[in-house]
Order: sequence, then C-alpha cells, then structure tokens
Amino acid sequence: MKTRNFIAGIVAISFALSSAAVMAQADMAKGEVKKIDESAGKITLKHGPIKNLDMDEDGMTMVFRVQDPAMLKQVKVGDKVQFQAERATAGITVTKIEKQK
Ligand SMILES: [Cu+2]
Repeated sequence: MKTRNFIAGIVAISFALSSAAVMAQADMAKGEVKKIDESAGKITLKHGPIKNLDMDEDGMTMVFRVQDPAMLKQVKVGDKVQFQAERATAGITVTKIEKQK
C-alpha cells in the first residue's frame, strides 16, 4: 500500500512538472529580430503579445535589453524567435530567447 502511494505521488509530481513546463512554454512571446546592438546589449524585436507585460498588441517593434550579452549571439537579424521578457529597473529585459522551431 505504501509503495502504491509512493508511485501515485511520483506520478502526480511528474504530471505537475510537465504541465508547469507547458505553461512556461505558453508564456513565451513570439517575435522577429530587427536589430542587434551587441555593444549596448540591446535587441530590437517586432513582437506579438507579451502576456506578463500586459502587452496585447500584435506587431509592435521595440528595443529590449538582454540579461546576458551572450544571448545576442544565439540569434541574428531576420530570425523568428520566441522569448521571455521581464520589467526590470533598467528597462524591459529579455531573460530568455531562442529561435522558433
Ligand atoms: Cu512592446
């Protein structure tokens, strides 16, 4: 009986983890790289809605800071990307970016 509860617990945990991963994925905003400024650590993205920033409009172009300048090496102008951004004191900052698959 104890073993069965343990297994049920594992199943519940892995289910919770996988749905959290799905939610994180759904939180990614879509965009297109318009400009990269490595020396300033900035990227210009034409982006779709960004739910966590209360940006609902589609096709808005704006400049973002990047959390880590190395992120700018992962993408190039013209790439379609998905990304996460947060409001920080220094400005809106991209915390994660990857090419759209
Ligand atoms: Cu915007």
